[in-house]
Amino acid sequence: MAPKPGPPTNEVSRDPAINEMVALARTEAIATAWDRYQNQQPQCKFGTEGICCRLCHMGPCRITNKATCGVCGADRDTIAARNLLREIAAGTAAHSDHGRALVRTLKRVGEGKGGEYKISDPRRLREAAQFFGVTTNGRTDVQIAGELADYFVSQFAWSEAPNGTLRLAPQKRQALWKKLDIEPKGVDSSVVELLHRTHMGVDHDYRHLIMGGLKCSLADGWVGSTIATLVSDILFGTPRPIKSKVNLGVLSADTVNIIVHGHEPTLSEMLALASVDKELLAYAAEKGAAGVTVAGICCTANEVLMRHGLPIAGNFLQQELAILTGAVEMMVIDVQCVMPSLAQVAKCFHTKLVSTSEIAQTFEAEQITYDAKEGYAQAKALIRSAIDNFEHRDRARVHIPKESMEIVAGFSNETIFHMLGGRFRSTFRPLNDAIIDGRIRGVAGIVGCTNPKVLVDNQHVRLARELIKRNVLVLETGCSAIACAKAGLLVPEAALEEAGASLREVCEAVGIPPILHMGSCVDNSRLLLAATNILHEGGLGEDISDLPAAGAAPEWMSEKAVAIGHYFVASGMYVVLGHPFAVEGSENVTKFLCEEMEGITGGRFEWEPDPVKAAEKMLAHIEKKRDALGINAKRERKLFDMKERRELA
Ligand code: BF8
Ligand code: SF4
Repeated sequence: MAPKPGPPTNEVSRDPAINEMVALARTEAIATAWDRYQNQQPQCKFGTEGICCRLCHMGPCRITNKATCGVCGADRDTIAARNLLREIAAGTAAHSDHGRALVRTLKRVGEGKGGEYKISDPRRLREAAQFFGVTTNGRTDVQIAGELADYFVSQFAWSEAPNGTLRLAPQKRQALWKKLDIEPKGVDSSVVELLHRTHMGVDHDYRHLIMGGLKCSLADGWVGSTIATLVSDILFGTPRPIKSKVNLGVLSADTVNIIVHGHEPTLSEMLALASVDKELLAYAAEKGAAGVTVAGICCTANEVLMRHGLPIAGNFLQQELAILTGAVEMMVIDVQCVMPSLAQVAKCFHTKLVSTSEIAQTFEAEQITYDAKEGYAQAKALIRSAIDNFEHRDRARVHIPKESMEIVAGFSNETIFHMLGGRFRSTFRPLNDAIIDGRIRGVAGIVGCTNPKVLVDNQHVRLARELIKRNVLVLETGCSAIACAKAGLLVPEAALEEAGASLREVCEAVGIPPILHMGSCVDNSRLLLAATNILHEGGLGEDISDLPAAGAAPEWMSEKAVAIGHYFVASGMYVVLGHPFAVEGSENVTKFLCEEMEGITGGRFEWEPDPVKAAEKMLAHIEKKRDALGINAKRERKLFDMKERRELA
């Protein structure tokens, strides 16, 4: 099913909107990721297998039958493990720097210099402050925000003590991390430590290296990403279920269209607020536009969707295609997953590309540096400039695919607590009970990117469908959630039709869809906390590795996904990847990650490209955990037919 290296095909995705735009791009001779993917064939085997090393300048070295070690003597195991660790370090750095940027905004608010930024969820602020030991009594929200920001800053820095946010994890898991000596301290020092360990001539034992990688990944999941999610909720509001639309068809031929793309929600929040500014709307009307549409791509999209209901134009591989519609006046980019090719595509149209992060510049993009105090004014200026650009749109070239699907998103833990608990009490109890009595077999998290190596979106959608059919509740984030949304699976009614009978029954009773959109990729921290909440509710073991749960990243591509996979495994989760990490050149490293790891953290990796088989493997793992918990034996649920009921009576 994957678009194989070879003659290009326009059928690169299960999503017709993508295929239509790829065909259009080829007609216009504008290169996109799929063309560049073809040009890269055949991709380097040494790189794919993780056995090339350029960590020092006696190299580069690569492992062959003839040369079984690099110049320094590093073998395939050391080289593959070191390369993997460098990816974990980069992924952790990316998520955590995103978290740090939000903490900086929280700090500005605490100093009274936050401009239009404010505390949108004071309850979450105070809960967090209490948990982390910041005094709340007799203090204003602003004072608390300042001190909480200082506390978070201290969790990034060097420290002797294990990181404070690890205390959010189940007790038993914390004890295991301590025993394994993989408790991360400061986030920054965790990343530095990995870079040090992988420098030429430092750490050489592949097992020891990978355990170090797990430690750093925990600084991503339980620290940097957790702080990013928490501070986003405090500043912009904790997500609640919200309706919107998704896919390129959300762009309108009549309105000024602005795309926000990247990951940090700070400026896009202001763009969302400014997009309904009366003065700007009047200005748009003056210029002949029927309004202003702000739509998102990638995780910025998920952030503004969950809190403002702004539409999503697409996931990762739709960024170039959005510009190709010819109907985008401006694309505002920040950090991560933003292709450097955008400037080349934008040049073929009237689209203004504006880069807004001080650490990210794109050649030929206009650069503004986001400033918390000026955020709203900057957002207004950007929208005004997009409106000015509307008249430059070449109407003859506008080509917007019709695809646009309804979506319900915004399932934070707080919302799930509330929805499950009903009117009287917030609780996970109904979910736990449904898992214990087998109506829900277990919980699966599907996350991660899209990738031109496979039929785009297809693996996400098929895996999700297979799982809900088998009565597994699915939690999703990132581009995976967008892929399923485009396929119509995040409309509760539609998904319910595809869910197994007993999952459907539970979902209908408590009013949740069988696939819950839990946010952006840093919001994978919400998945960790959902697992912890289920444990706290009771009856399903004491540790994450006890839970009938599994994770998957069927189309992953980024280093962040490598870090995410590792923090899930370090937290005790079984994780199925659609394609392997670049480690297969080392049998030992592969065996350590995919087999031996289970005896260490209780979690492990598995590679499985076929989504149906992946679903079966995840379910087999879930059933194994159910057996171990004794809930299969104890409470096998018998469905009686009419004859049997009469006999009983
Ligand atoms: O952080 S899923 S392609 S957009 S890396 Fe990037 Fe992958 Fe999408 Fe969100 Ni996550
Ligand atoms: Fe080669 Fe060793 Fe240098 Fe790597 S660290 S490039 S294997 S000599």
